[in-house]
Formats: sequence, C-alpha cells, structure tokens
Amino acid sequence: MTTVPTRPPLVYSNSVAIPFTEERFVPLPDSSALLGDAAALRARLAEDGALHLRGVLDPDEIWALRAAYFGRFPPGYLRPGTDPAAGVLGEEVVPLPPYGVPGHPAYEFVRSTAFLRFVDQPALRLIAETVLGEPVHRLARVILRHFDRRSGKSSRAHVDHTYMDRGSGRVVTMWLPIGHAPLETGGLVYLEGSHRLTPEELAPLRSVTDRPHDQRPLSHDLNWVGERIGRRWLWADYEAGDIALHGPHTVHAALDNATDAMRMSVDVRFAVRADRADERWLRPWAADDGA
Ligand SMILES: O=C(O)CCC(=O)C(=O)O
Repeated sequence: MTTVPTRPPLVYSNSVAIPFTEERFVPLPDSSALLGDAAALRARLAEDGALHLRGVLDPDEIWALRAAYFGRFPPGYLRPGTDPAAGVLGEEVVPLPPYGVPGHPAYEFVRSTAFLRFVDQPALRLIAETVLGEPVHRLARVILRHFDRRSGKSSRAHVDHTYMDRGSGRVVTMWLPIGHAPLETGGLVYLEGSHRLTPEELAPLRSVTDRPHDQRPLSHDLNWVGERIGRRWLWADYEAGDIALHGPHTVHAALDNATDAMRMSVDVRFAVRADRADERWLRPWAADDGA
C-alpha cells in the first residue's frame, strides 16, 4: 500500500479509520477551466458524476458569512480571543439547543437575509443552468452543516436521490465550503463512478450500518464501502470560494474533522423550473423536518 505523501496515514469518517492510500483515495480534478464551455462542463459532469470548481465565489463574502454564523454562538463556544471567522472550537462545552432546531443558531441563520442573499447570488444559478441546460429554481431547503472535532460524526455515504425522490430528477447539488475545508477538516468525498451504479448494486452497501432503523443512507464505514465495491473516494482540499457539484445519483460522504477549526458548509440545490419539485424541499431547512 502506498501512502500519499505529507498527509495523515489514516483519516476517519464516523470514527471509522480509512488508510489514506492511493488504493482508497484519488484526487477530485479541478474543472474550473471548463466554466466557459457549457458542453465540456456537462460532459465532465456526465463522466465523473461530480465537479470541483475552484475559486468561483468571492472568498471575502465566504469569510464574512462564516463570521456572521459563528458570531451568533454564546461566549465560550469559540476559543476566547479568536476571530469568529476562524471558527475555532473552544475548550468549554457550552449548552446549546439540539443542532439546527429553533433556538439553535443554524436554524435562525438559514432564514437570515445575509444567508438568503448569499445562496441567491446569480453565479450559483448560472452554473446550475449551465449544467442542467434549462432555467432552474433554487430549492428553499438549504442545509447548513457544521462539524467540530469532538463529535466523531460526519455525513454517511448516500445519494441525494433517496431523500428527494418525489419530484424532478433534474436536480443539481452545490456543496459550498464556508471557510477552508482541506482533507483534515473533513470535506466532501465522492465514490468514483458511483453515479452509474444501479439500485441493485447500491443495496448491499446498506448492510454495514450504524443506523439499522434508517434504510436511506448507505454505510457509515467508507473503508468497507471502498473495499466492497472496489472503487476509490475522490477527495480535495477545498478552499473558501470553491464549489463541489454533484448529481442526485452520485454516492458521497464526508470525513471527520480532525482540526480545531470547525468545518462549515452549505448545500444548495437547483431543479429544472419546468419540472415538479419534491415538496419536502420547498420549505426552509430545519434539522428536525424529517426530510
Ligand atoms: O456536508 C456534508 O457533510 C454532506 C453534504 C451533502 O450530503 C450534500 O451536499 O449533498
């Protein structure tokens, strides 16, 4: 096994170790050079199931959004003396309402003017229209995620279609890191060529799970998934201003955050305007909305 130089020998997802080797991981290519060429961008998405677009959004706006979010937490939540934009977790365990429900800063923040202005910026819609080839609308349910190093939790392997199968399949998801999200901070990873897997091929990937009562996600064990299906995970060192974009059938997950800086991201979805949308996605997100 060949370890990728200068990176940790092991990374984790949901506290399960994965050797950071060339057998398990491969870089997600930067497709930003194709942004001026709609046909090439669409062809790359059809081929890879996901795109990494570097440096599309204004990083200053991203850092301001990050500061505005972490600035809403009570004193002691962030390391004293640090800038809210850095989002450095403090030592103190500060009591908070459950994540993303009324009273928690994430719930209020996704309803704020600053957040809605950010997700409605024309650059995002334009890219969605480029890859979907038709006028689109933004789905109201925009999820804000933030993960700290204490939780040992991250997003399990899944495909978006499982969660939005009551409406148009002509949907695109944009995952936006709000701050830097290098490998160590636990960015998104995509399973190579997984958008071509059939439901029958995906089904066995639910057999090893830490959520036996929930049939929607695939496994939490990304090492086992890679081995079982014989495919690698595509990874990137995401930076503020980047976009990771995927279709509804691409298997993706996230790595655990091993740094003091919190991993913050939003996922924004666009659907073809002429199609019927899944109604569960037409209301602002709350972590307990059941969708
Ligand atoms: O941010 C994450 O951890 C998961 C995001 C995700 O599942 C998505 O963008 O579709």
